[in-house]
Amino acid sequence: MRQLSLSSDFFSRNRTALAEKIGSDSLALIQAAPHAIRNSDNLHQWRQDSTFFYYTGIDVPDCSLVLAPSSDGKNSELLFIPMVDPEKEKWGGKMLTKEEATQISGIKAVHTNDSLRQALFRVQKWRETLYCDLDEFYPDLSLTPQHLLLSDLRQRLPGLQQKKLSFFSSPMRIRKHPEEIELIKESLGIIGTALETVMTKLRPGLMEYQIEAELTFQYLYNGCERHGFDPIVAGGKNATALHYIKNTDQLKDGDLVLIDTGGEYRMYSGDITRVFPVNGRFSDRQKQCYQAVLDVNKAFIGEIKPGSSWNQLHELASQITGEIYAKQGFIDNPNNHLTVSYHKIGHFLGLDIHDVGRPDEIIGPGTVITVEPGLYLSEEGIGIRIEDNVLVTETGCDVLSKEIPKEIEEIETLMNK
Ligand SMILES: [Mn+2]
Repeated sequence: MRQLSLSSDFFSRNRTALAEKIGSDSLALIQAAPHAIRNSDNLHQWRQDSTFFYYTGIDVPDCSLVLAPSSDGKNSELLFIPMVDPEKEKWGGKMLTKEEATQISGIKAVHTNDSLRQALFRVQKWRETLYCDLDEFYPDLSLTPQHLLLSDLRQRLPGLQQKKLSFFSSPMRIRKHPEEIELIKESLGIIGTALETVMTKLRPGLMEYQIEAELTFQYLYNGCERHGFDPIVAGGKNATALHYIKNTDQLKDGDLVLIDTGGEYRMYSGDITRVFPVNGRFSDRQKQCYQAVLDVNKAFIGEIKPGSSWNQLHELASQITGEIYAKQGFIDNPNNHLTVSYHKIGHFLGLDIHDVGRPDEIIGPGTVITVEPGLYLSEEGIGIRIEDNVLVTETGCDVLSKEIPKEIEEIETLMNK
């Protein structure tokens, strides 16, 4: 099995570029993801914060990075990690040492996290702004130790403004380096293997969760750390609910099954949707619907090149979708495409599945996006989405998921081998 990973150079370069952007009047505080309680003394499976990983490569909770740029180019990079505790190691295994942290991240100054506050007080002198980021999607949820630290700093250092780091970090993360593309490709290779196995095993009577179990097996067995997101395995009408993740129903003869899934490999996951006929053969009506979605998928991919924003691409996608769906009679007017295809054509993809990036930002080479047109006819129990992952290049684009079968004939052949 291949073992790819990002080198400390990758993380060092990212920090140097960030330091240059924020300048010597500012400092940045980037923290590891907090734990989330599942129930009682059980925690949810933990995953590192994507931005913290991007600048450190450290895959451990309770860590912080402080970046204090200097006008003479001698930037301070301070990493704070949990103190190695032999008592804790008896339960949880070996803890990260300072030497290992340096090796992974390239940061020479590694301290234990009890000295974070004092270090912040020290390095903020002569600086105006602290750049920091907290999750913006669920501001209503419980406050974490990170919120409390930032609010403590606001009270103690009222002259130090707190501003959003994402203003600088997102434009960096949105342009993938070649080694990041390699990891996404590795993930897509494993997703392809998983979906091909599913195709050969699929038959009426199986439960949706049995397909999910196969995906889980294939991901872990082939070196992924986990799923990239909760997989959707939706038979028949279930596929018309966009984020159906219960996966509890039985797959029926004559139905389609929609599978939207990703396996995360070294923090990067592809995001692929495929639709298969449960019994191995598409009906004529299913073929007509499937081919229409595939036509939108391909027509849109044919138009991708650098220089447009997502907003502009969504508009283009609406036109293509409206025309093709009206021609096939799914809608009577091309402008009504939203009645049968109610989500956008795709999203940015990277360390986060719905990756950072603004809808009005001009997309340049190195950006990876998903292309996932859908068609949802709930009265007929038909839900179809065909999702590929596409790298924008200097001249056009490269379909990173091109090896994963999507043609009707390919699918039927593989399912009836
Ligand atoms: Mn997607």
